[in-house]
Amino acid sequence: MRIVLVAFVLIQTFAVQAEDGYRLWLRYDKIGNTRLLSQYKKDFSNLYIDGQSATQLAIKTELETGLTGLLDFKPTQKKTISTGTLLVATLDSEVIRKLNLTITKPLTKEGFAIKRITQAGKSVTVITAPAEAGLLYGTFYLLRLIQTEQVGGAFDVESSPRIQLRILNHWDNLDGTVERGYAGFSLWNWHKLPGYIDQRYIDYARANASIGINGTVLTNVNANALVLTPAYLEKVAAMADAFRPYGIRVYLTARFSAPIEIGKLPTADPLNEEVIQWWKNKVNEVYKYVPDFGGFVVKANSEGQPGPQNYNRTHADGANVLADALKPYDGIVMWRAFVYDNKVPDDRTKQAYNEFKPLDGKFRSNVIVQVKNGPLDFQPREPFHPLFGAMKHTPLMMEFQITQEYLGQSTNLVYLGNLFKEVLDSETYYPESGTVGNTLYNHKTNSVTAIAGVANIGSDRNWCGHPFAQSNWYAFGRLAWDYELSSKQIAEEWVRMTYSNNPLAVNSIVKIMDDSYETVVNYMTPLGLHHIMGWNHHYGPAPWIKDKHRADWTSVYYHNADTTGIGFNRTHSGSNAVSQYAPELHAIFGSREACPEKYLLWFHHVGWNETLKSGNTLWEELCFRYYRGVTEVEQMEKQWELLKDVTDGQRFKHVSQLLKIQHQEAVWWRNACVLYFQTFSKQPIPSVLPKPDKTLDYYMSLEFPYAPGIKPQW
Ligand code: GCW
Repeated sequence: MRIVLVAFVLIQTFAVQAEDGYRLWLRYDKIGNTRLLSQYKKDFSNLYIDGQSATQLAIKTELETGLTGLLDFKPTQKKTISTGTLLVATLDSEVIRKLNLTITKPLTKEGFAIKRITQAGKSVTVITAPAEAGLLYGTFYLLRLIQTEQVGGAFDVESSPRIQLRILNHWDNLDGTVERGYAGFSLWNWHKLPGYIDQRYIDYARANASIGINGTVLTNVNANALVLTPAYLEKVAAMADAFRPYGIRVYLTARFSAPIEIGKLPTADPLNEEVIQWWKNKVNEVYKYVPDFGGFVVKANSEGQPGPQNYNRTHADGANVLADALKPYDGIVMWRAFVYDNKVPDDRTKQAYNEFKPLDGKFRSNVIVQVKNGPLDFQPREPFHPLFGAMKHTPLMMEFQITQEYLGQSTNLVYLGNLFKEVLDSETYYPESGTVGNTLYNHKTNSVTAIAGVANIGSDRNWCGHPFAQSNWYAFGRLAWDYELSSKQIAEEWVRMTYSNNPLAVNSIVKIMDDSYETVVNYMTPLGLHHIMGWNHHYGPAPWIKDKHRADWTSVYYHNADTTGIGFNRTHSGSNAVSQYAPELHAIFGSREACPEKYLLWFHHVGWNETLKSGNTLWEELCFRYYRGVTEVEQMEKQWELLKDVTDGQRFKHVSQLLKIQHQEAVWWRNACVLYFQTFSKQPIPSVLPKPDKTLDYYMSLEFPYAPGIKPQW
């Protein structure tokens, strides 16, 4: 008896401890609300999935697992409409056509509807859609409603994605490393492919489908041409086969010099006949392996990558040669606008606009220009990129960074829903464009619309390194589907699914997440500061970086601190980057008074003693912000500690430990920056604030040669 009891306790303990984050937000544990539980059991007592395709089988498996877990019972599977039937079928199916369904808005290709109807006195739930992909999205949506314990009216949904292509960009290398990856190695086991399909590939696809992501770029934009050789295409095909049932198309990065490297041609000049033919042949070959291949992403003439400019051709010439090859297959080119050159004597943040604006209208219709959210490089906070709204005849897509290269990597809890939302909601002040989000959606030429996020996924058991980094993957997908959702609502969904529906857990965790973005900005780069992090690895503070082989990679280039003040003058008396925005916005950003303080030092060089809105001088405000950032992390830690009893032990402890690290890192950021900037302001830290306990020399001496995710030097 005793032995049995001990064994039971052990199993129980193991069950609790096994909450390692692998299941992401698709945990499907039995719901706690018993009243709803018995209601749901009645509502979903029979599963009727019309059809046998691979996607429909995936739907069937998901519903079986989901409902069995959430409701702790097995629904019957009879092809009959009775009270309690959950019917999943496309709009054109016979079974749906016989029903009395009202769908008010037209559903797009991937849209879906969930309806509760009474048919001949029987209460039925229907998931329907024009195509199978919509059925899949509707299925995950329904499971989410159950998992988050929603009642009656919530089961009446009509939803279509606003943006057609919702894509993850993996910066994964063929050797298994991940550039700027903080969750271990690559998820793709190239060596064992195509023979071995890791269950992780399927679970990855499920997770993506659950939030509406429909594309994945498997390889790093710092590309390796080998992925376009038969040995790798075979592996790519195997992955595409694994992802296809989940509505996910595969894309690859194309190295511009591939015609030379693997084609053995003497040139990669995009106007050379042989090169043009080479790309056509290569694309034909790719489609033999992957018939629904999505297309290429290209990083050209940026950070050492080859490109059309090596042959005095333009980005449009380069993009179009690939686009022409892809056109017969409906493939697309995502051509990145992340270009800058230290030999160009202009503010780095202006260079993409300068380069691309004159090419407006010169790209083929299956090219979409991929623009980072801000004009620099995924900083904790940047104003939106001035190309959004400015390119009237060229579709642009958004590139966000989900991996936290500049936002605390995998030790800091930072919910990026707020960052994404801030960008998407920014007004472009171009009357025909509206917000940045609208520019992604409203493209007049009726061409492709897309959004990409640089993935934060790796081989770590919990996929993303930090348990909360999963929420950034989640938020990216949800906003890609509908950028008008609120980041708080998304956080709440995620918390309910990932942690608990317990109101204390939901409210406190959502609060922690909602505050976390402003907090990290405060202790890293308040008031519009940017690019003051560690050399190359970008880990931790290093505002002192100077005298490197490229000025535009140093910190002093960006903060410009001197004895008079600090900040990058981008007004007309400085680099005039403000002029790249619409006239009204140009006026706002360009004015010291009107410029929002969150962007102040991005656009202005401000005197240490100038007064800010708070009444503090710039120096005082800078100090207060840095210190506030640390206090806010302390608050997060305290709030988290109160959640011990409403979260599982394993993840509770994991997050607790990481919050302690985040605290230390916030103090490190604060102290290093305040002490360093003090050497210019020559003023004391306001007396109400405690003094740093270490010296500037100490902070400057720290080195991290093996920091994760490091970029190989070229
Ligand atoms: O953010 C920077 C990174 C590089 C990256 C580059 C890019 C893939 O530091 O590692 O390279 O941007 O977006 O191309």
